[in-house]
Amino acid sequence: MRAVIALGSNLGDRESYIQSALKEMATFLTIERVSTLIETEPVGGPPQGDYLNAVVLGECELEAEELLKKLMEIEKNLGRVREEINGPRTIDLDIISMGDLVIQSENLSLPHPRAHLRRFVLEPWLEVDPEAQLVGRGSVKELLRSIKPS
Ligand code: PH2
Ligand code: MG
Ligand code: MG
Repeated sequence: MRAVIALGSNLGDRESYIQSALKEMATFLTIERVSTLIETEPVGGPPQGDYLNAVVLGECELEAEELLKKLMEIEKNLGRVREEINGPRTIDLDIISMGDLVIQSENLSLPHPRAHLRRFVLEPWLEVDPEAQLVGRGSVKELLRSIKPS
């Protein structure tokens, strides 16, 4: 199934955390496209440094919950410590969508419930898939237009 995963880092060597995460993800995800890494100002949370954000598209045989577990393992291996909500982190790996799946479980909501509001997700996603659609929300191009003053 087609998985869209957002990456973010704003602690330490941000680029190398993102590259390491991509390498680890490649063991269970057939990576098709990786966006440019973009530098973005933090949205929400305490005062913290700027992020590097990216989006990766890939094919994945895993169930959504299994994929989530694998991504959380990578976060842990790369030194992610969860202290405060939206606090700074070495790496954050969020599943944005998996095919047309709609899931609302305790651990996982798909599509990602805030993806449609986040320029740092929509912009790199549009770069790697100009026709991208966010299930239940419409085209990524339009969503981006609606949150970005032109
Ligand atoms: N992630 C968040 C909250 N705020 N801001 C930016 N710029 N980039 C992020 O990846 C990000 C954020 C929650 O995961
Ligand atoms: Mg996140
Ligand atoms: Mg996360």
